Amino acid sequence: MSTNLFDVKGKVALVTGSTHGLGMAMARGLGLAGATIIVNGNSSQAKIDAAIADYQKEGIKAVGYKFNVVDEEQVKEAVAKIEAEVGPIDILINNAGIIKRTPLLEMEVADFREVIDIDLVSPFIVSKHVVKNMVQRKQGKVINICSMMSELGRNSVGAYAAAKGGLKMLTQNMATEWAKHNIQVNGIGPGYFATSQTEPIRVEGHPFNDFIINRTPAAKWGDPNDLAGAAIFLSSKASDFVNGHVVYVDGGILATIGKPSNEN
Ligand code: GCO
Repeated sequence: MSTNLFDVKGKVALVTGSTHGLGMAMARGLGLAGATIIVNGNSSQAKIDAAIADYQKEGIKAVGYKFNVVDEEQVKEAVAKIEAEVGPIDILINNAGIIKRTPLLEMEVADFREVIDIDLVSPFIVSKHVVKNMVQRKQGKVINICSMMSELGRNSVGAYAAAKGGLKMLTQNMATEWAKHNIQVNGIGPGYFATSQTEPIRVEGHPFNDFIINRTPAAKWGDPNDLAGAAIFLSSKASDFVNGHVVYVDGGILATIGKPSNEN
């Protein structure tokens, strides 16, 4: 029996939205630590195949399943297929998400609903169908990918903040209901990371880029690989008595009120 508290070797980890970005970075971290990665995407099989090839180039065992996380029938079918073809899902990372940057007064209700559906309702849907099997096995790990917007508001991301704020509370409620089954539910709250999702607000000279560098005590955008440690911690024995907690990986943003732009 491994005495390594952070051992995830041989575990099966389903990471939704893991064909790119933060999902891929967390899945890669778990894969390099020995977990088998279930790669999920909904855009195209080609994208999933390309991601699988990237994982396999690094010696990571990865299997791809295309399904839409907001469609309960697809989720139910996919979970059954994964558990039959690969094995029981030990770790679920609810990462799939979108953002729409529109001021609330200009936002269409349909757009608001789409963000809530994907960023808040889908973690409920996927968890419901994965956790019912974890309960039978009396063990499991669920990690919901929250955000700075689980704690703070920002102009133009109201729907996203409502979803991510709700996801923090859903994490606490899942922990409340499932801890007795030896299932630990926690969150990871990324700060501002260099991904395709933040590309539009990160370009050189964009006012938001300068703002984030100033607002982040570490004075830089995060590298997605900085999230692997938190993912491994919350997926391993090391977190067996950690429940309902959001681990913020944010370079210190939430620790500070910020500073004037002319101060070092
Ligand atoms: C934005 C950013 C954020 C980050 C992340 C911060 O527009 O403010 O895209 O949403 O992606 O969620 O934690």
